Amino acid sequence: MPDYYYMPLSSPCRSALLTAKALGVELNLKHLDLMAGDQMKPEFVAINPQHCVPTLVDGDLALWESRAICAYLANQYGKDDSLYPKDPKTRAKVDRLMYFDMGTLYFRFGEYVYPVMFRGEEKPNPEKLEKLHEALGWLNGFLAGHDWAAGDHITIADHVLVASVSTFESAGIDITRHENVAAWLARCKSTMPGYAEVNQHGVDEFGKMAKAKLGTN
Ligand SMILES: N[C@@H](CCC(=O)N[C@@H](CS)C(=O)NCC(=O)O)C(=O)O
Repeated sequence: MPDYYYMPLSSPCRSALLTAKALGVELNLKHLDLMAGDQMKPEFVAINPQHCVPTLVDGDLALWESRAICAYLANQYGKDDSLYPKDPKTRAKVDRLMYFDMGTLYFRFGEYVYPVMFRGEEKPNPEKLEKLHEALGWLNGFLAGHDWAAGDHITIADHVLVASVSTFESAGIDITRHENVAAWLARCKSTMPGYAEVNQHGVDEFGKMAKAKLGTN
């Protein structure tokens, strides 16, 4: 069984948990408390010198970067290719959405909340919030006309994106400004395998911390 080093609060950690649930892959969960500095312990740095979670260890493979972990799990353990389609054009769309999540959508969320949550700034910057809404507006457009991010069924792009967007919602970001995103988020909550079990608790915990700092209580 692969080892999975993670912290439930962390959005990237929850995306790969959703992929594992969808695949029915059991993971040996190893909780790291980042606030306590567990990731800096020599035994973890020996596995991942970049000392970040999530980190998956499957036999002789140590892998980090959550989107790469989602893709690996789907490639290695998927009974078919529905979660990460092999057709190059469909896969390109899934990849685009995952890169969008990392480089734009989640990135802009971090730009908005991390200064107040982790760097001692007193007030969040409203311009950064509008940049996040701009990215959510793009996602809203990507979701038009189909139920799931890359088309008519769930792919790992949905796992990655919902881990992010549910985290934004928990922090008090008004997702209802983006109708298709709100409808898709509701769909994920009600029908995505494992959503309540592996995503909700961490989202709620993050939300409590974020709202207190952002003043969005
Ligand atoms: N791009 C990475 C981000 C990983 C990341 O930044 N993880 C944070 C928690 S959300 C972490 O481990 N921080 C502790 C550290 O870097 O020492 C991914 O998606 O896996």
